[in-house]
Amino acid sequence: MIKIEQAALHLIAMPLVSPFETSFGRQTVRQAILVELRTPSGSGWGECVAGDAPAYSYETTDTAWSVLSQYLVPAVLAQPFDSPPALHERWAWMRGHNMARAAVEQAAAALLAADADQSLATFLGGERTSVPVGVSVGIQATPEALVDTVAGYLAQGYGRIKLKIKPGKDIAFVEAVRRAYPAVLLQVDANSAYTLADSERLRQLDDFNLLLIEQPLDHDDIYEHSLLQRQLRTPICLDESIHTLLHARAALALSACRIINIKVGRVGGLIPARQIHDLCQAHGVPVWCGGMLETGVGRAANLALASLPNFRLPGDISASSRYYTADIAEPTFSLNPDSTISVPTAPGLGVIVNREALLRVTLHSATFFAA
Ligand code: SMG
Ligand code: MG
Repeated sequence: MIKIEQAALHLIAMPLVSPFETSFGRQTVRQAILVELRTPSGSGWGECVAGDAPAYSYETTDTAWSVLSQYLVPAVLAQPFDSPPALHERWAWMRGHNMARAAVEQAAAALLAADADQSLATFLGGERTSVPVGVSVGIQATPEALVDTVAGYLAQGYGRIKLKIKPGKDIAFVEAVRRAYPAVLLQVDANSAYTLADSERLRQLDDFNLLLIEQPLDHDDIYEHSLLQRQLRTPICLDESIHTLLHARAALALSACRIINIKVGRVGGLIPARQIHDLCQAHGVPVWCGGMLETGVGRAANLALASLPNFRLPGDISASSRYYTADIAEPTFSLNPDSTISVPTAPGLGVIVNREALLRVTLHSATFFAA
């Protein structure tokens, strides 16, 4: 049993090393909320990946702050718990707000793993000691600029490249990268920028030997992706539209995708993430770990999750230096020569939050006490 005596929320703003542009906008600073659960033997940390604006998801740092402070933090402070599912039961009545839930669950799982003297990866049943990873490359002004940016990442050792695309910034851009690097593992992510009326254009992507095309259609859609998948040779991978095990089941039943991107925040925690992983594994459908520009806290949890066996494609889990010059957790993550990142092995989350570094990026924090 773990009893939480205090909880703290920290709203942070981290400047990105370079702007990140997707079909829905350009980002230069990453806001996030860190959830800290305090016990006499130490703190457990979780990261809420909601952004400052409701672009990728309806959740924002404001909605998450509200739901965390009014419902989730009081639920975790109310009584001791012995497992993440016991916590999920306490907020099962709640609709949505998966990113807020996931942050508390992650912090609790880190504490439970530490209490059992296990790494978070082992606690979850993970097997791998290192995880294959790639880099997600934002939209660039010209195909030439994109090829240059990709060249830089390949030189750093990344073995898989994901290109962000949108209408007008797609075929010529992907073609240029494919021509420059005929053998590189390549995939694209449209973040819902197309409709079924663009099928002809999307079919042109079949020429570039892509691993997958991620979320081409509406963020809420499963059915139309099933219509599109029939017209494409390239596997569709769903991201935005899979929030629950039921969504994953529907997507598989409809053959709306052949691959699923799993993000801990989007699906409401590590345990729901593992359930989707297990479902896909039973159906022979590979999954991979998505990224939300996490700090070291979220990155450590992603690596633990991605050590599960059906994470069979490289994750969007790049080295810390790809995102931030000064991360708030230590040690930071670096790329191994084989385009993998090592899974933390220390008990619990496996990283330690540097309080001074945290304070430098904190906009606001609040502390909550058990009754
Ligand atoms: O963490 O390396 C990363 C970013 C990966 O492209 C990435 N994420 O749709 O998959 C996605 C996007 C969402 C980013 S919104 C912050
Ligand atoms: Mg995506």
